[in-house]
Amino acid sequence: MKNTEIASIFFEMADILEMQNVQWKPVAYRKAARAINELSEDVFDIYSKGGLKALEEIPGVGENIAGKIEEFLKTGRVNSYGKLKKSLPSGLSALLQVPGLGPKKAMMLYKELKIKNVKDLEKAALSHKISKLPLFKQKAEENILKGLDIYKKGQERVLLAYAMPIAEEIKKALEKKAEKVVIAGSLRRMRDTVKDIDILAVSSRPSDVIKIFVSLPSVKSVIAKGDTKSSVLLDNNMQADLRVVPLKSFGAAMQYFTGSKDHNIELRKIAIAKKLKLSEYGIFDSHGKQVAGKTEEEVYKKLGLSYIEPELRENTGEIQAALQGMLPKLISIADIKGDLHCHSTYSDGNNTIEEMALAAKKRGYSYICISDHSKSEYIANGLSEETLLKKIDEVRKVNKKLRGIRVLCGSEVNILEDGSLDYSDDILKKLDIVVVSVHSKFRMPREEITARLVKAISNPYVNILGHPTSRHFGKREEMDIDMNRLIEAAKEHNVALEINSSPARMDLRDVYVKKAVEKGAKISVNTDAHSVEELKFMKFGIGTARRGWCSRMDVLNTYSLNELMKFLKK
Ligand code: DGT
Ligand code: CA
Ligand code: ZN
Repeated sequence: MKNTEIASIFFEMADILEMQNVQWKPVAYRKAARAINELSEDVFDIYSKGGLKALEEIPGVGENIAGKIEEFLKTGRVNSYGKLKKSLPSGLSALLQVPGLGPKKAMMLYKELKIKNVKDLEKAALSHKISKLPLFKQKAEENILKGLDIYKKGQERVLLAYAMPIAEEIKKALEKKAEKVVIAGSLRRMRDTVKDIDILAVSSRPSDVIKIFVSLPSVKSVIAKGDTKSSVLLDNNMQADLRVVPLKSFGAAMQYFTGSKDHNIELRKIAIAKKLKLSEYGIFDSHGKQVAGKTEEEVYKKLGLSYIEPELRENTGEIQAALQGMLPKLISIADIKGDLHCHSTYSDGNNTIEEMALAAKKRGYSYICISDHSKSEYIANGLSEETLLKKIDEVRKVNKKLRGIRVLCGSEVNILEDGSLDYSDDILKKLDIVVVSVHSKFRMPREEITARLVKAISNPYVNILGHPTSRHFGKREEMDIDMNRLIEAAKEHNVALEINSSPARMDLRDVYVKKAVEKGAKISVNTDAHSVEELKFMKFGIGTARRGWCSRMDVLNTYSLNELMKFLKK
């Protein structure tokens, strides 16, 4: 689908035009870009069916922009975009991806200090040249350095949901020659971000497997190519590593390359204490004879441990628990009975309530909660009280029409600056589920932000705290929250803390989930889907739930509809 590509061209055009102080046009390009991003239909299909006229029916797309879309679909390029880009030094538009640096400020830095790229920007900020400019104070310089930090972190690691399909494609290609292929490393442990892709294969003819690996269409260059291992750089600049091992070492190799490093170091200590040697080739006794290694289960068993699921292997207590046979039975995606935070066309989603419900049914769910934005969320088309009442009515109609799936009417209600909510209690009590989230004023002192969240979830109609820390990879750090206090309050008020599975959020993150579960607070794993396709992100949220030691009963949306309704009554 070309939609994202086209939208990002228009977003960038808007930024460049704004840097050049052009009026109106940036707003128009952004509006069109947003609309294209939100389409559930492929722009190419729209164009093939209805030509330019159909393109012009997309909200925010006029004759001029429709022409540019047509040009892109026909030639793969937009001429005026190329020209705009050439009018700026290369690298300058990358500056705009640094959080907190808008087009106007970027242009000023370019004019005054000749800052042309991210490197120049960092140098200037560190040598305090920026705070000497008339419109930039010391605070602005500090903010740029913070923004740079977030930007760099975003460049070093890749989102789990982005890397996983790429790894799966490589796996599929290698399976043509190898006997077994597994994705290892942090991907197998379902970390929210990963540095690279680690793949392990079993074959008695390693060179055949390596040959396929280095000639994959997505390989940009080969970093290393040996008899049993190889590393490549992919088109998207990610690195992928492959190791090929014989079957008798498969379990030990899988254990080794799944990590984490800290977990492995602890296991090796246990092996040594038992006068054994653990390596990626197997477990060996003092005579050098292999005593385990074909399967992972065997490796753990030989060391006197119960099997440890990959998501737990972070050396945060799992080894102790495995020694005592005290590991939890982890939740799995099959336990999930519904999704409690989704959007529809009522606010900023791409699909209607009915379409979302049917997609949920198709996934085997018993219920789905449609929680559109509340009224102060203007940019996401938040619902007025009047529209919300209409929506309640529509949900009732959809429920009458559909069998085998129950639609719950909810809202994702903004938590305002003082911790009050965006709708009155009279409105809230008409809803099946109230999710509350912070969408503005993220930077407040720890005490204040904690008090704000605690106040919000103390409201008797609130059921779920959405993306509790509001972090956003590459854009925003998590809010500074006293997590212990928040978890206590959530438990006290019977409010579930969300694991938001949206790839750039993954919020709550694993360590906080573990803490919440230890203290007996409830978790809800939701996707925040803005289209039927995005319901698929559930598996990544489940990864985080497992990393947080959740078993089925810790997670609200494993409940049957009846159990859920009981919980919601409080
Ligand atoms: P990442 O790539 O930063 O997201 O995280 P990992 O865990 O995938 O780390 P990576 O790719 O450097 O290494 C993959 C696995 O290989 C790691 O999880 C455990 C193993 N490994 C790598 N280096 C060492 C090491 O020095 N000692 C031990 N015991 N294991 C290692
Ligand atoms: Ca890795
Ligand atoms: Zn949402």
